[in-house]
Amino acid sequence: MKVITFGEMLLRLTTANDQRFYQANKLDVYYGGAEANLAISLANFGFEVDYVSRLPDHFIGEAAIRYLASHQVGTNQILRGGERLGTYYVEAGIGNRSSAVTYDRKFSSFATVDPGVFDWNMIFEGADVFHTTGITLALSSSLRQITKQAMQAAKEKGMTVSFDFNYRSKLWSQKEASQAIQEVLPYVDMAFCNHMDAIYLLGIDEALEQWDGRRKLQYYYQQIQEKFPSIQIFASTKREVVSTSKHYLQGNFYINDELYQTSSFAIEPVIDRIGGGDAYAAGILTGHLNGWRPEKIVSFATSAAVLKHTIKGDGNAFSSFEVEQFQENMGQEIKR
Ligand code: KDG
Repeated sequence: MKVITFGEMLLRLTTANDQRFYQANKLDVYYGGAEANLAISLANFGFEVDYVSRLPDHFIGEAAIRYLASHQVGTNQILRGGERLGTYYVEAGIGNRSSAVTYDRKFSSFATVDPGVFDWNMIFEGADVFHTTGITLALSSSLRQITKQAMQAAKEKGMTVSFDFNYRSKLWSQKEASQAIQEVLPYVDMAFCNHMDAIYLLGIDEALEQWDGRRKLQYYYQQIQEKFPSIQIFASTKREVVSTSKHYLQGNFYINDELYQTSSFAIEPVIDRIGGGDAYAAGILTGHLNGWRPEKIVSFATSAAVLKHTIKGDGNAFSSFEVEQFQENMGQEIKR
């Protein structure tokens, strides 16, 4: 199985030891980008993955490529050019103080890419899955055009098209996101989205107040499927934040009109939550591509996401064997 992911890589600079930004005289360096994070997880789980993007042709772009290559992600389809690698800053939080994120990614190599520069026929040769997210759509009108063409081409080739809504309010308005996302959803087979996406981005009427969370989510997924029948699979996590260092995480997986839910798992301490959603999406894709039972898929994906919270940086760093071992120890109960 070969997977292609498409998006922007970011340099992440984070304060160390829970410092406020103004206190810091050094910053920790990581690489991020939702589609790169997912590529890394999948490569760690043993899949062949090509990451498609554009990176600057200087030593920072080179460092990003080496980071991907160190996780066995294929980098041959990455274009070089443009001025800069998009950057984001994270002021670490602790206890009752939440973390803060700010982007510095305008005019990045990827955001300034022109339409027509990616040869999708060539990129998709021998590929089975195409994955991207709403972040890619948010970056420029040219990327919206490119992404739509890529999804269309993937669908025409019979590949599985996977899309994570990943709405980032710092990048675009709900109105812009709603329009762009609805334009690409007819090509999507697997969607990573939650009830907020259904209401605020797809305009689905709110579920009845008296229904429990499970019934509400089933209703939202059914409504989305009515509007976009190509979507066969939905997945999401539910996060309850007790403090910056204690979260509860629950995995949801919807297929063939059935919702599979893990029990809520307490994560404490949370070392780094960034990239947890990408680790989850990679777990769902892994289970689906391996043809596992839905119960195993959702439990594996939730375990992968929980493990991600135990390490610093945006990418996950566990093999599927390690995730499976952890999954057995967790002894998840799956509700169907
Ligand atoms: O899902 C994690 C990503 O949000 C992070 O790696 C940075 O891609 C990123 C973004 O645009 O926020």
